[in-house]
Amino acid sequence: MEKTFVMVKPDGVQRNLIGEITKRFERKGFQLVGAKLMVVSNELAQTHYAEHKEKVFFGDLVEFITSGPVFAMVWAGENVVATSRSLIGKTNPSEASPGTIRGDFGVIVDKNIIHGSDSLESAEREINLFFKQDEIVSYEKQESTWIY
Ligand code: DAT
Ligand code: MG
Repeated sequence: MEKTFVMVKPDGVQRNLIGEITKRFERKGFQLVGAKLMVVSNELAQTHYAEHKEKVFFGDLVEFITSGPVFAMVWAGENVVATSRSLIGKTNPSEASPGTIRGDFGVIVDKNIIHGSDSLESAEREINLFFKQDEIVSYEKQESTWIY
């Protein structure tokens, strides 16, 4: 089954949105297969956001993502990478539609609550960056027969 990496950023954790966000992925029908509260090191932040290292906001982005605990998750399901991006909404919360996580809870792009992998390749890369193999749990859920 396809997997994606999702992370509640430090602003989402501080604003008590872990439960709300997890609920949205659960009720959609996706399966949580990995999760942990952690502080992102400077090195991990730089690697995770390497594609943005030439951007003017890179320094602020690294500082922000390392500024407090994040809630890192791996979700599994059919088309979970693309569908998670839809649940999350556009990068800038001011453009994100109501009903999406960023549209409902964010105001500015610097503090946009949540990260989600943007492709299958990014998902694999980011899952391996944040999780060890034995931190991903494979298990059956009865309800999956009512989803698929
Ligand atoms: P996304 O998180 O939707 O994949 P991205 O990969 O383009 O967006 O950017 C990564 C993060 O960097 C984004 O979640 C917030 C921050 N960011 C992006 N564009 C920015 C900008 N113009 N100013 C400040 N921060 C920005
Ligand atoms: Mg991105």
